[in-house]
Amino acid sequence: MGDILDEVDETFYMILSNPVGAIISDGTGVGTILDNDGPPNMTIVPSIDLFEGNSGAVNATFTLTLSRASGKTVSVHLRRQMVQPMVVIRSVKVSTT
Ligand SMILES: [Ca+2]
Ligand SMILES: [Ca+2]
Repeated sequence: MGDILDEVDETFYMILSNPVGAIISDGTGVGTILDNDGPPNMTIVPSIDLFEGNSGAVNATFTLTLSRASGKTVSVHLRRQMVQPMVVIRSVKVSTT
C-alpha cells in the first residue's frame, strides 16, 4: 500500500493449496514490502515567555511537533542547559497528544 508513513518493512506469505493437475513441491512464497519513507521532522517551539509569579515554581511548556505521523516509536532526549544560573529546574514532565 502506498503511504507516506515511516514504518518497518512488512512481510507477508503467499501460500498455495488445493492444486489440480499438479503437485505443490514448494507452496510458500514470502513477500516483503520495503518502506520507502523517511522519518518525519521534529521541531521544538523556539521560545516561550512566562511570568515568574510571586512564590513557588512555575511551569514552562515547550511543544514538540512532528511534521507528520510515524509508524515507528519516536523518542528524543531532553537536556536542560542553564543560561541564567539562578534558574532552578526541578523536574521535567513529558506528555503526548
Ligand atoms: Ca511510501
Ligand atoms: Ca511507508
